[in-house]
Amino acid sequence: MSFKDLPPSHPRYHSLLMRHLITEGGKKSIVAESGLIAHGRGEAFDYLLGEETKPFALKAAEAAAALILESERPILSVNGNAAALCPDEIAEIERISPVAVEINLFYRTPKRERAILKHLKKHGVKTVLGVKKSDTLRLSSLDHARRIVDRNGIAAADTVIVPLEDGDRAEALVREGKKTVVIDLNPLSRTAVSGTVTIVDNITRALPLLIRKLKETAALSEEERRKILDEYDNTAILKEAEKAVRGIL
Ligand code: PTJ
Repeated sequence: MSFKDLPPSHPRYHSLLMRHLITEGGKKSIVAESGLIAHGRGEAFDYLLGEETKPFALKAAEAAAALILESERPILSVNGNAAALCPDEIAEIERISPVAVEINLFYRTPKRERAILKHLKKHGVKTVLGVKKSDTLRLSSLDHARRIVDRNGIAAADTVIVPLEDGDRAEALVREGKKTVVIDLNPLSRTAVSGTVTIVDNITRALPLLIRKLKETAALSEEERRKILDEYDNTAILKEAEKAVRGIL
């Protein structure tokens, strides 16, 4: 049976839709082979979270929106899995907020760069950084392809949104003095722990939630946004998330 034959009423419809987007993304070189494995790990954590947005993710999304709106140069770092699962949401974030979009890949090949660029453009992303060779430079604290970033994007950013990021790179961004908004289903990952604000939720729920919070938070005063950030405690949020996956909450 192909995914197209599956009725939306199927109890596992959303989970199977994500698998479909990831495997189709793999066929088009958008998703790396390891992206399929990463997705499987995410699925396991999502299962433990009841496949729903928990209160700690809501609080983190609100703080993330406040941080993004307080930032001078916020960048959304897009990898293969994020592009395959949420291209419309990435386009909407670019449209409604000051966030710029950069392709930043762990398994970087020209073929994948082109495939992701085409996919994002097709879904309405206007400007895509990270693909023009003359604009790329290297983060000093990382080795090989992973350190390539856009001089007008991540290199110059004060805040980077990193969904499904590898731990080394997430920590390198923090060492470079950047604030990070992490989206990761595993609250124990080095990426999650290194985040300024960590949204422990599936990217397919976290980005629509972030869009909603960006709209709500944009209506607040600068003072009110500052208050949200001052009161936010990422360590406490991660503890709550860990309790949830361990079944204690
Ligand atoms: O496209 P590329 O080349 O940049 O490669 C992307 C992957 C994801 C392959 C690369 O960044 C990677 O290897 O990541 P890791 O180290 O496997 O980490 C992925 C993290 O994302 C894990 O902690 C997963 O639990 C989490 N994760 C997986 N799927 C989702 C997720 N978090 C949120 N939403 C998901 N759908």
